[in-house]
Amino acid sequence: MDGLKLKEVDEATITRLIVKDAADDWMGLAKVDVAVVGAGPSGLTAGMYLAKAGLKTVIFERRLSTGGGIGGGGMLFHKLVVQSPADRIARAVGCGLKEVGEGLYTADTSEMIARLTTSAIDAGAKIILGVSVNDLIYRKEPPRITGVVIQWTPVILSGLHVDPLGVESRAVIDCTGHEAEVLTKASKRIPELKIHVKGEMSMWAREAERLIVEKTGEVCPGLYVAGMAAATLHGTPRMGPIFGGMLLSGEKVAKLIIERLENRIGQDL
Ligand code: 48F
Repeated sequence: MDGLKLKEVDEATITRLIVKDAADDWMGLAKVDVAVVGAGPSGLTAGMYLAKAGLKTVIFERRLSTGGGIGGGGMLFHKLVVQSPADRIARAVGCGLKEVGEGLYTADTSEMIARLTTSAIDAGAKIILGVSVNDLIYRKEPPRITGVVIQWTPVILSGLHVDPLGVESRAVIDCTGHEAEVLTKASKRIPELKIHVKGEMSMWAREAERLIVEKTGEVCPGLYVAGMAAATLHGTPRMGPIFGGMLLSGEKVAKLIIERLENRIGQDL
């Protein structure tokens, strides 16, 4: 590496660059069209289609990595299964598929994470890691959800009392997976919405995949559910490491929100 001339930069400059650029982003993120909670397969797919449609979309992910349950594959084997017609979405994001039967495919977990994440970012979605959504913003008359309450995940883990921040949005999607965290919180804090989280049922892959797409949708004005959180909300079965339903669920919720928001252009929240 003789002769390598690296640009010289001091610590104060690095700090200023980080803080200024992050603050510039956050000025825009205070009010968005759609806040997606969770960067698993359903959240990333929804985020990609929403951003593609020109909606200002942020995905908050409490961990420091994207992909949610994809990374675990099936019991840590690095493969997952995708079935038709969801292979269309996997192909659209450039994920390699191995055809193992008619309409049945396997994919590498790392590739699925990378392709879904890159596609969401390329479409214009902003993914913010290390931020948890721990409440909703609620307005009455008419009752509606108008945003999310966010906190740094390490602050939550530390148990320190630190007041959170609010992000206003025209739509919120609970894509938090098996825990359905946002809906569970809403069911306790906003009883008038009458949200009852039933809890997911035992494994039945075929039924679960069909139902997850069917149950994807609006929970109350401004609040939507997709992915495994829909199974937890409606008490439908789990499916294990087959991911077609997650991709189709993300696509379905995005289409629904695009339609709704397009019809409401010009109207206030
Ligand atoms: O769990 P996850 O992958 O949910 P999904 O999109 O997909 C489910 C499948 O992975 C799999 C399955 C087979 O298809 O059953 O489990 O429904 O991704 C959920 C993401 O949300 C994050 C969490 O860290 C994960 O990456 N998350 C959960 N709660 C919060 C959150 C929260 N309160 N705030 C922000 N992120």
